[in-house]
Amino acid sequence: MFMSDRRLLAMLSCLILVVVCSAKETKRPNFLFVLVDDQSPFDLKVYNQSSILDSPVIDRLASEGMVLDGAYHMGSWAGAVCTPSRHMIMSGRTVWHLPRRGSKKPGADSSQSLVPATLADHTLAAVFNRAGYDTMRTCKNGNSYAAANAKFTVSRTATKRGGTKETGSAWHADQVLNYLDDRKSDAPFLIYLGFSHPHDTRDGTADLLTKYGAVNHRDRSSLPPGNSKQPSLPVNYLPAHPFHHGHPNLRDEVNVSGVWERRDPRTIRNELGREFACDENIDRQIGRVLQRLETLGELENTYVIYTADHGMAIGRHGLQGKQNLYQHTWRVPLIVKGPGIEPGSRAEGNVYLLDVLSTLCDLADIQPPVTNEGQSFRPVLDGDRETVRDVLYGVYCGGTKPGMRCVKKGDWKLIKYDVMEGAVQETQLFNLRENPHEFLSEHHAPVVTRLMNGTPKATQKNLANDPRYSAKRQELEALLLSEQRRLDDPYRLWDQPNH
Ligand SMILES: [Ca+2]
Repeated sequence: MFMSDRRLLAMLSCLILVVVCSAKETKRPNFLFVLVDDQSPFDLKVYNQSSILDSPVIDRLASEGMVLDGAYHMGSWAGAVCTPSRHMIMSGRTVWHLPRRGSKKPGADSSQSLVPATLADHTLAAVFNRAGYDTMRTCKNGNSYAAANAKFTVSRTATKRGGTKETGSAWHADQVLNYLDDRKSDAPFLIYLGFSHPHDTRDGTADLLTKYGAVNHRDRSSLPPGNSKQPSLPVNYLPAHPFHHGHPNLRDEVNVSGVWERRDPRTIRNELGREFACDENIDRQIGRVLQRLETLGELENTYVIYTADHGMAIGRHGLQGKQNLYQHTWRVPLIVKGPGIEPGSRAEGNVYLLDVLSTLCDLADIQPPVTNEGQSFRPVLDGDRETVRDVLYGVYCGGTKPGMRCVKKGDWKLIKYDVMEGAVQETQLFNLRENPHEFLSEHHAPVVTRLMNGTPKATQKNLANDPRYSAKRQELEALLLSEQRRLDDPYRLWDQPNH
């Protein structure tokens, strides 16, 4: 009897140990999703070795996690590219299957029938709340998916684009730190840390403006001072885009404080200095949050995702804004660190921001919502696959219609412009392996070559009308049309069939 009791006790102990161990093994991961506003991947050293931006925290994330080279936003049907981009992140829906904002512009309502009425209930925070996560969000106000954002249990929003602790990026980090300090729950958390910068107005902190040789230039009647500490001109800088981008009076191209319609080197280099000052401040703020997670013992079990809602031109190709489909703007930075991800790894991915929802669900072992159209890139993070798709589609349709479209497969990319009521009908074909900066023949102009000061010169230019590549162009034209059909793009370009 005595032995039997002891045996029973031993068995019970084993059972308890197994339960405790398996509970520990299945402890669900936390998520820190960091979204910056308007940042080209080429600001960052991890994507552009010649960048002078100091971003030690992001560099460390990259060395401890995975850098994705092929991360894109699918595009926009509005000048405020943020808006559809953030709808896609929150819902996992493709660009023509998103709720619109009541716009009466041509074609604006055509996709409404493609949007489930209860979509907000199937967005990021709603899904994670149901799965037992604590959800918290800080971000700028506006240009986002309000009904989805309202699902976060804790929300601290304000637009912070100033150069002080209270008026700038530190405020967003403070909201997260306060939340972590006050938190009593043992549940896993999903924190959405959105910054209002480096979106303009790019008022950096005084020390970082000095570091990057920039000033908060506000006087339209003068140029900002030149300063050798400023970032050099981007390698694909042009003083003007070769043809109209198709969105007359677009705010980002004509009315950003400090730039306006100017594309001269002093204006662009000063604005890049301001951008870098904002970028480095964001890096510091992420560092504060990661430090706190480490102190709390949560960092090891937290997936940290760093990305931007879209890229940015600031002088590249003679453009200033985010309303174009060149790589500097169509692409986004995407770095992921967390349990099971090989430190210092890198992959192409071919992912969209709209894949984030299903990926986070996959990492948390949550069923993605039925409305999701994204694809989990966990197999890429796990090192099992290099990419999750072969063909990528992009659109800018916020100005004159039908606007810009692009398609990419492998090294090849096609961009088409059908804007200004037929006055601009242009096609560009690039081999991105040979011509990663999408140089145009205009980049050979003597003035640009001189300003580029020894940086690599174009080895290729737009190949669209080169007869040696006519078969390749035809292949990409067909792919673009097939993507437009697949994604319910309501428009067709001048040289496409009407169906
Ligand atoms: Ca944005």
